[in-house]
Amino acid sequence: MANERTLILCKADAVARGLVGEILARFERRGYAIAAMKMLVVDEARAKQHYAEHDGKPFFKGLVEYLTSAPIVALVIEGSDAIEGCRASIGATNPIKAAPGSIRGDYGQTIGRNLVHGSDSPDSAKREIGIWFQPSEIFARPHDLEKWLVSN
Ligand code: DAT
Ligand code: MG
Repeated sequence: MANERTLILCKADAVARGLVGEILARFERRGYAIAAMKMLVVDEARAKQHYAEHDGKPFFKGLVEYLTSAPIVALVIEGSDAIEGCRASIGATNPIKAAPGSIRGDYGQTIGRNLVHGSDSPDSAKREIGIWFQPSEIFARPHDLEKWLVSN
């Protein structure tokens, strides 16, 4: 088990449909921590940089249009094996094939509106976090949780 950070995007449909809270709650309930979070409208250059590995594929243009079409919420999620764990919570790329209980399996219908992005490897996570966040925007997990639960 390794403590990892992963880049999560609640894409335009997730924000427009009011599902950000549902999505975030799943990661938090699983025990992962929010290390960074922001809402923003994405420009074309950043969308293309994020999805660079898919440049040239037939769906690339639509994918960039989707990511830039309306505000999104970008997050860094942190925890034990968070990269693989968040991918499992997100579910298969095509929501029709995603298991019920996963985010895409519970809330999605089509691959072009699949709600969430999650980094797929440590290298991707490092690259993608660098696209969306400055180091100063990322916070450590609370090591002193008790003080937030009890007051005297
Ligand atoms: P994932 O988002 O599960 O990591 P991916 O990296 O293979 O999937 O693809 C990135 C996004 O591109 C995916 O979330 C939806 C879109 N996409 C992938 N394959 C597609 C296809 N065959 N047709 C349309 N959109 C596709
Ligand atoms: Mg991917």
